[in-house]
Amino acid sequence: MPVTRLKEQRRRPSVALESTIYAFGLPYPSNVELGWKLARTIAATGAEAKTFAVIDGDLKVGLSDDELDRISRAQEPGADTVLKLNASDLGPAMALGMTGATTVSATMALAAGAKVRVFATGGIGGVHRGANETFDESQDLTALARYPVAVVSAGAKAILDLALTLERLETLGVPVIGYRTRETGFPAFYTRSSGLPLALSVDDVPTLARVLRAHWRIHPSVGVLIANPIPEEFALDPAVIEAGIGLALAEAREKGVRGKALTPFLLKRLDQLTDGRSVEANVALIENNARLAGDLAVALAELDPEDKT
Ligand code: PSU
Ligand code: MN
Repeated sequence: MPVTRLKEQRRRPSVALESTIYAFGLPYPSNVELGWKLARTIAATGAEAKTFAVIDGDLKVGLSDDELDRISRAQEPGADTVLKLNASDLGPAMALGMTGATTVSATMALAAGAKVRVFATGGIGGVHRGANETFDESQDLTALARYPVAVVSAGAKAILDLALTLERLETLGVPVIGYRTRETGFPAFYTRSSGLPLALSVDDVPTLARVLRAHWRIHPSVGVLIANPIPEEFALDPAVIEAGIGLALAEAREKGVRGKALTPFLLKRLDQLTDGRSVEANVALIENNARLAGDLAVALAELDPEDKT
């Protein structure tokens, strides 16, 4: 069958993956197991997963099993230092021979450089609760305004102030497109609905691909946030998760946890406070995002077969 052979010869579309979810977002060994699973999930869509990281100063586009394991053991006792790299940290980390996991912002910068248009994660960083005093807003937000990559997420992490995060995305000119969010509005990571309305909801992947293509014709250097709610069967009870977030935030304040350490601290405390249910939900929503991202990368490649990205 010559048609099949021709298709096989064509380069598979890529989906970028970040490495901070492995280093600082999920406990060992659920993180490394998720890494293996995402590679299979994305391959099943016809796309190829590419996980970004910096290892001993070298930029990695795709990790070996050993490299994934090393990044995933970042928080294990006695592990070598693994940094949490924002986009702005990449140059210094590479020049100085450091090892680091890439956040959403760093992964977007690298994906844009590698001409990878679609990126799957859990939830982006955004405006932290209390940011009017701390000024703590994730570099993920400015990266979305700066790099032409579609980030498939379950919205922004629920530990954040989601209303302020949406306001900031609007200011930055980043479109937020819901995937089947007509009933839920903007998702809230562990739960399907934040109660915040979302003007745009798309119901199928080919339409999503056309929306991206049109966006990039007008704004060739601006990213897009795709908000894909966690599947119903994995969603947590909103009251339980909100109570956990309240406790974890109070503890962080008491202990003076700030800056880059805050998000990993909150995620780890939520894991403990929910008996692992927050991690189960986190894994499920990332997998759900990876599947959509794979389908989207394939649909984009079908729209523009000449585009070698
Ligand atoms: N999504 C998850 N878990 C995570 C993250 C995202 O499900 O740990 C990471 C991403 O790498 C994101 C980072 O860029 O958290 C945000 O960190 P901060 O709030 O410090 O910008
Ligand atoms: Mn921050």
